[in-house]
Amino acid sequence: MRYRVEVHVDAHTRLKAMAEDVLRGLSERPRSLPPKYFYDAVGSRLFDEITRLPEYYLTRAEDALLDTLAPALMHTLGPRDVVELGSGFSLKTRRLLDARGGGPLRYTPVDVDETTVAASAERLLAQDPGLEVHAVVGDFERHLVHVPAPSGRRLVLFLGSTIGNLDAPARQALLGQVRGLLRRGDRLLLGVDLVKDPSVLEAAYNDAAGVTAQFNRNILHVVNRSLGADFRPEAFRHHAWYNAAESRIEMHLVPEAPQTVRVRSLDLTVRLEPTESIWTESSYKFTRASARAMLEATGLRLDAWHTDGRFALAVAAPMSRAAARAPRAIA
Ligand code: AVJ
Repeated sequence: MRYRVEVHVDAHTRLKAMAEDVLRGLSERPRSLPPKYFYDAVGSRLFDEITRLPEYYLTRAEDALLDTLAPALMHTLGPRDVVELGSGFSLKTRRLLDARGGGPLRYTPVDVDETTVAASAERLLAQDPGLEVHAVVGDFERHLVHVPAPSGRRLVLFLGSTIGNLDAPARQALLGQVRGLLRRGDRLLLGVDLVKDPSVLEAAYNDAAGVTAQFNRNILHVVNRSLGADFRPEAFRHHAWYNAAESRIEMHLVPEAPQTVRVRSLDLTVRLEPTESIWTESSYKFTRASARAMLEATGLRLDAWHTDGRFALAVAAPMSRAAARAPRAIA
């Protein structure tokens, strides 16, 4: 059997977690909804469309960097075990796996959507006789403990600027777990978007065709359907801006007029005012220095940095125990 799957989330547990998240987010000030709820079938399709927009440079920039880097990375590292967090359709993975030039390799995609994981695995396996897939269906912030013991030299992939959705404490928690998956000689390949001219960043999240606005409003359709809410998505304005002090794009939904929303499953009624937006996403931007500091805080060392000036792929290695204990002596 070249395909194994472990499922650590079920529909009921996911719905319960969503109910808690939405209750907390809508009760707090500022009001917020977690960005992981953008991605139902419609949201995933809209995001896919975003990746092809002229203003959204991130995906193209990362793909080009991966194409350039893949052969050298795969040959010098020679991984036998690839773990990918938030693997989705594993589109970028193909590029990396192909670059190894055959040979046995176990791929462990970690993603919440079993259907997507299974379809992607089937496609990869059909084209790659040396491949074995051990999928972990779950939330990468909670279920990394279920990643199997390494089958050899390991490469962990966390691509696409997905880390940008996490605030500093959540990033530290996640990278700490990733550190735990690595042994000497193993590597993490991390895709981060870079701090740059705010007009370029803001254009990427305010495309002319309005796809990002639709993607943003889709989270309200998801909450309506899943929790029996009656948001009127079309009555919200998409607002995305670069918060330079925090190095992040913030996406918000602003009610055009006062709106009373009922969330049946939560037995919750909220009154929304145009002065109070719902904060739906943060997308953090990094510099080489801030990425390095983030890695070092969790016992990872920045081993290589590949960039086109807009986006970067960081290669990180686990620090030795002694180096992780000692504060950095020389900057
Ligand atoms: C998938 C989280 C990397 O933050 O750029 C795209 C999501 N939001 N346009 C990002 C997104 C609005 C995207 N990530």
